[in-house]
This record gives sequence, C-alpha cells and structure tokens, in this order.
Amino acid sequence: MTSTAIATARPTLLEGKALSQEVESISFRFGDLISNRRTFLTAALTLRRQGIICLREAAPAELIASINSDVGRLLEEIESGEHARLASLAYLNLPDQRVLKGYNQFRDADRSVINYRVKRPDGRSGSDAGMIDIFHPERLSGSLNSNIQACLQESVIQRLLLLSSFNRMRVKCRNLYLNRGVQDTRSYHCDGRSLKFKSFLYLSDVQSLADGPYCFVPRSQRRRRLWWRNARFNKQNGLGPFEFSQLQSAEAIALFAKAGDMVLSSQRGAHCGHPQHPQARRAVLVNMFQR
Ligand SMILES: O=C(O)CCC(=O)C(=O)O
Ligand SMILES: [Fe+2]
Repeated sequence: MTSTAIATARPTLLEGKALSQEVESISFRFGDLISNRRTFLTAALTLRRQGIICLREAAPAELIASINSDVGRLLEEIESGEHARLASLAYLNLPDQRVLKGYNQFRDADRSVINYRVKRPDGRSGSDAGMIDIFHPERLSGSLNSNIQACLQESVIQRLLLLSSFNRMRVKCRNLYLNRGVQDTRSYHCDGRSLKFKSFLYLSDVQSLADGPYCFVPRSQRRRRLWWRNARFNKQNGLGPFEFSQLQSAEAIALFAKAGDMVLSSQRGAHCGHPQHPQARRAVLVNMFQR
C-alpha cells in the first residue's frame, strides 16, 4: 500500500470565536509573568494541563529587528552562491551536497549547521522541502549570539518548566526555522514520548493559516490512550510510531502571534507546522528543553 492510500485523519482546526477564546485562555503577557507570582503559577499550571501556552511580548521589538536584519543578510549570502565565508564558519548542508546526516549529528555539531530541507528520496510526504533549518544559529556571529541569548529568556523559561513539570529541564539545542513557501510540512506528530519542551519565539508575524502557524491539539500530551490508538494504527499501516495519524475527533488550535511573542509547548502533544502559501515567509527561533 502506498502512503497516499492510508486513511490518515487530521483534527478540526478551531476558528473564529472558539479559536480566540481557547488561545486567550492560554495566553499571558511576558511582563506580567515576571512581575506577578500568581501569573507565573497560573502559566505553569496551564502549561501542565493544556500542554501549551503563549507568552505575549516576550522579546522587545529592537532585538527582533536586529536579529531579522542579521538573518536577512545571511539569507542573501546563502542565496548568492558565494559560500566561502559561510563554509568556514558553519556546516552547509545544501541540497546537492550533504556534509552531515540526521538530527543527532546536527544537534551535536561543534558549529552551526545550515540545513536545507529537501524532498525525501522515497517521495514520502512531510519533508519540509524548502525550509532552511539552522542549528545553533547563535554561533554564526557575535551579534546573533548576544541577541539570541537576550531574547530566549532561558532562565525564566527553565523556572517555569520546573514549576510546571517538576523536572529540571536543560537547553539541548537552539534552531532557527526559516520557512519560505513550505507546503509539504509533516502532519500532526509528537517529538517522541520522553519529556521535552520547545519554545518558539516568533520573528515574523503569523496571522493566517497561509503564513504556516504552529498548530497544537491542547491536552493531547496527557492522553496516553489517544497516543496508543494512533501508535496501533501506525504500526498496522507502516507509519512511524510518533505520527498522530488518527485525530478525527480532536480539535486543534493554530497559534497566531506577532513577532516577539513566544509559544511554549510540550512536544509529547500532537503538533505540526501548517502548510504555507507558496509566497509566505515565516521565521521562528526555537529552543529545545530536555532533562
Ligand atoms: O514548523 C513548526 O511550526 C513545527 C515544527 C515541529 O514539528 C517541531 O519543531 O517539532
Ligand atoms: Fe515536531
């Protein structure tokens, strides 16, 4: 059987008032979070229950603008084809020239990795083809290093995760996702079954489905039976164990947010990046936390 013949089922994406109410109930102003103990506690509890929260205005506009101008110059350099400088400071994993292979090699690399996602050789969907995924972007320059450190708010997020999960979570990997008209995104999945969180700091406004928002099924990180049901279906149909292929009765939210807002989610929960319009652009700074 080919993958196209498998009856996978996506959740219903909430819209309009239902969506804004659900998102409002998981949103907190970052300033309130750090100045008010109760807000901090409520945010931690909400993350525990819902698996996701949105922290508004987590990074100031000047920092975001500065990162975006560095990223703009970087993209120009990547696209110019003049790669001598970049190749001396990062691993360039280009479509026709792969120097590293697989997530673990990228994560453990001693320099930044500029990884162009390409179509899968076997033609399976979910390749994220067209996405530039930069591992350890903070190692690309001194100004990226200081600006990225300044806006990720790692110690606040670690305290929040400790209160929310009763575990000391460490930063394991920072990434910069540059999505430019990515249509073949991976469908709903979890990033494994172990305790893992990611913070997504939006560098660009994501205001419609065409922009390719991060999507999440609230509370799915706690629904063990839902995961087992999916895992059983996946096994019978030759899909990977971490795909959420059977979400027909679930509801998902799209996380629309402005540049400077941060989404924090449990990666055990069902999530995906929504396919983009071919002309759409999205930039997100991602931080991965594990024990
Ligand atoms: O592109 C996205 O918004 C989500 C990507 C994803 O699945 C992840 O970072 O774990
Ligand atoms: Fe994921």
